[in-house]
Amino acid sequence: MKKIGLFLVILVFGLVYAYTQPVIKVVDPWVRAVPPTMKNSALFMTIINDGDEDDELIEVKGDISKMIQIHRTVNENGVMKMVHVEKIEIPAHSKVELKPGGYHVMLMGLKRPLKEGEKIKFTLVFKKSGEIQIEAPVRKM
Ligand SMILES: [Cu+2]
Repeated sequence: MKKIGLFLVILVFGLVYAYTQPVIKVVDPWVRAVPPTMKNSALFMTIINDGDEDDELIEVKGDISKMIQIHRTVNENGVMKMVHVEKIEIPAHSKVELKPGGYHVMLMGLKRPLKEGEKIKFTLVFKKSGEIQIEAPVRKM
């Protein structure tokens, strides 16, 4: 009888845990095509959280450039500026668009020219959901 009780406790905790997780989906990732002389580009996507818990994109990893940072384009007295942000919050039951003029993943110091149509691999790191692998095609806006 004790064993069944323990089993039920674990089951209930398991269900509560499962239902209070963020559920992250990445839709339509793409990398901006740039001329071979340009050493920087950017990665864009839509991040959907269908879960009941908030999550945060905290890091992006990849081999295509020397450095990868999460940026936000802001309008400061009419001047567009890019600022480095530590994370992007993805609230429960919402979606956040990374797009030109807003949040983006900055690819700094490209190691080689990008070819239109090729797919580039990245690993997105979320605070709660952990690592998610994506493949983003290179295309023009
Ligand atoms: Cu940037």
